[in-house]
Amino acid sequence: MKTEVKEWMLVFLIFIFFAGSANAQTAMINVQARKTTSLNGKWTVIIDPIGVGEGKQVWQEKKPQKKTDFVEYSFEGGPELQVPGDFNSQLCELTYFEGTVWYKKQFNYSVKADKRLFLHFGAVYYLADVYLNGEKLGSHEGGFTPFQFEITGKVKDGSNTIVVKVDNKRLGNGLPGTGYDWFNYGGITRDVDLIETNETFVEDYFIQLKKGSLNTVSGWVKLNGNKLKQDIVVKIPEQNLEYRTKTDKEGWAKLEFNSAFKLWSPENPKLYKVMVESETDTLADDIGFRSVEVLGNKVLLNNKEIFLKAVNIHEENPSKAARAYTAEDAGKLLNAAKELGCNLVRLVHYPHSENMVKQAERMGIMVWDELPVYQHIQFSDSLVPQKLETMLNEMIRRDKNHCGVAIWCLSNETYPGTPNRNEALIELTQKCRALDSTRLIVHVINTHGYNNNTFKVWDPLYNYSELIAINEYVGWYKPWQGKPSETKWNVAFPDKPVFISEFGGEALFGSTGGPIDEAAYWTEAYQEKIYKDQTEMFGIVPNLCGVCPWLLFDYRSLSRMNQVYQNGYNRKGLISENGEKKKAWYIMNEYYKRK
Ligand code: GCB
Repeated sequence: MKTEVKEWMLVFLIFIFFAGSANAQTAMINVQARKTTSLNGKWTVIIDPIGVGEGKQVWQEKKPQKKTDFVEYSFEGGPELQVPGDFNSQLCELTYFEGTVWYKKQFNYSVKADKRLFLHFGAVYYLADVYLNGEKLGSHEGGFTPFQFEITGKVKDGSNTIVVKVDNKRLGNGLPGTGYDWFNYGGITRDVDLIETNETFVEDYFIQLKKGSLNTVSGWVKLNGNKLKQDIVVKIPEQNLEYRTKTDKEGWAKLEFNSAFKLWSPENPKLYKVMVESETDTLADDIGFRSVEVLGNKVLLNNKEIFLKAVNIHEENPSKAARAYTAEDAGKLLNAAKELGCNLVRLVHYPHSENMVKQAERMGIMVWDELPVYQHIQFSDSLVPQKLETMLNEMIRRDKNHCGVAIWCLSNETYPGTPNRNEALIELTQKCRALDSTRLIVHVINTHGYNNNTFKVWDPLYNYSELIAINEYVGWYKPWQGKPSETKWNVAFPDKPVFISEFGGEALFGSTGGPIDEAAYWTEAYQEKIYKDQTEMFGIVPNLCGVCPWLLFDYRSLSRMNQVYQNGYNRKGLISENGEKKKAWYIMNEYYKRK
């Protein structure tokens, strides 16, 4: 082969590679306020456990053309899955499935000359390759945040077909990695929408109080399109406020205005109707205003000290044993948190759906949003830094206007000895602060020592965390080494607030056998004792600003293999998956009433 021909082919192959691996766009915000057509409902699927669909190019949807043709795949006649929804809980044969499922949906559209069209996914777990009418739009990695593709010019008048390859295989260099203590639900787990916009539209905005202020909003608006220089008006009718500004040639406008807001708080979760108007687009939102900060060793909400009465929650509907998604799912989890007496929910260990965040905010519950940076992340893998940054961007982009979100948690239980861990997480902290300096930024750590009834808290990553967030399971994984009320605390960061982000132990609801002081019987009485001891210890923890039991409901986790007591469930819930309150629930409820 001639050299020029070879070179040309190489260029072509590189082009094909990149064309086939285009990344999804970060999604526009506030989807609910836009002109959407839902693609939720039944999608037809092909289950591909051995990964042959790629070779067969199932997205082509080939049909036999002549009598001697046959095509060794078809969506027709295949099972259907509900979207949104995890696939594991929908078909028996997918219960423990980790691999590829191909999803297909047909939709009709009438092309309009002056409109743009986007295909928006609330979340797909974990890898998604998306095709429209046989052409690859691109890929997305990360199972808990939204993404989109612009399909203007690609969508046809009339019938169109979307095929999505969904793969929930755990990846060593994924976020999370291969090991975690919750269920690996795969699928198109959140809404899918077509979003129609004008040629130039309001893509994003940030409208929150300036750090440290109770009446100054400082933010920005960003337009997307070909008429980027426009007049912008932000209206808050209840405050008689109309703030006018202009976007620059890149489509950005800064905002800064004052108003005497009724501040959002757990007692009064006030939200204002806010309109963001450009010459070509208008979006309505419900936005609240509050300030949250750490001053010395205290957490302040609206300049007043607040004790964080929290609970850990996984995104699972306990009674359905399925990924939580709907408003009803969110209501079930959040009502239970409210009944326990909480003013904060720690949504572990990944960004939960926006339904959950918005509903918590409306109910006066602060939200702790967390990235899926859990335990054994391969920080020195060359692909991990980009994944960290993408997930951070996507989480903050979606949730930054929700004043209920008080905390960005960037990692949970990573280990200082892991190569590149400190560098990667310090950089992530800086990026987070650059995107949003108005919330607390936290890392959760469990590397403390506990010897001679003394906690030694030392991890250098705490220098980059506004709370000393500690997961400790004294009474469960480690026995008490003295009286809880005589515990000593040797904290290398004596000027920061301390938050006990996890504690607890397992109990099977109704288990009463064996002696009360033996863990082996998984009794409610043993778990109750842990809670009595822990709440006694909380009284002497220096700078304690809040606590967060692990956790609200028993939840599915295949790493929990005691066939009698666990049976695939982590039983540290204060409430069983069937809604039965365990004895420890009452101890925690009493503690929160006293605080
Ligand atoms: C932890 C993890 C949490 C686990 C919990 C447990 O430290 O952060 O995800 O599930 O312990 O039950 O052991």
